[in-house]
Amino acid sequence: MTSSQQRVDVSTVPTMKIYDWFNGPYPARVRIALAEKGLLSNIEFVAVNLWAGEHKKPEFLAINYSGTLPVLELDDGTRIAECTAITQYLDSLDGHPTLMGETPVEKGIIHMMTKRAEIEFLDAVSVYFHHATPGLGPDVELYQNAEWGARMRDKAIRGMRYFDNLLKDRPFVAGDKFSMADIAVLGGMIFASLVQLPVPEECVALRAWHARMQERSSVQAWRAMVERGAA
Ligand code: GTS
Repeated sequence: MTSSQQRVDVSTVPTMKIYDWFNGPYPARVRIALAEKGLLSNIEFVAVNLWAGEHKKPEFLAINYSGTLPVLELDDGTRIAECTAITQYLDSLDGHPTLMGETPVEKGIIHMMTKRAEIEFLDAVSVYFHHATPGLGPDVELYQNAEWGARMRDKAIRGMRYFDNLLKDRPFVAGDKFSMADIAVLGGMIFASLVQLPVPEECVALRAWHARMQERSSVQAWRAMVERGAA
């Protein structure tokens, strides 16, 4: 564990459910956040098979209107969707947030960089996957727009260059501490790797940051879960 990690006292936290898919890039964001907080043992993972389109079926749409994974469900039935919102909940459980920032400035910067990681990189890779590749297959991808997908691929590559430039003079995406913004960029890297969208060779700082991220125990825990397959 690195010194910046803060473990929640698990005895004070109820068991929670996460609806997700074991190797999904967005689910990875929450799994990494859970590992950072030491909360993996409190989670029951419920597999929603994206490839079978289970996330678009009425049963799941009743759980999450957006038809996306992951979703956190608490003991009392409260549900929280959206990676950022789930991370905020998990990070706030013990009153010692480590992923979202502590000072007003940290919070603002981390929020901004997380949003940017989504808009400029991760979401763009996702649109590329769903529109300009076979995506989840013809039974699930009912509307595709290849031109839009190709534009989003180019946007994602611009996003990689943006983060590369940023990481030339800071160790982490939002400054000098690991945060939710790093996890969001990791989500982009995970998705890019799944869809074989390579990081440009010249993005040396982004590649070096990515290599450093692989040394974190949380990222290693996520990778081990992926290797074990669907929970
Ligand atoms: N804004 C959402 C979030 O942050 O949670 C996006 C979630 C999202 O797109 N999740 C993907 C999904 O449900 C899961 S994965 O692709 O990373 O595995 N995609 C299915 C779809 O049809 O969009």
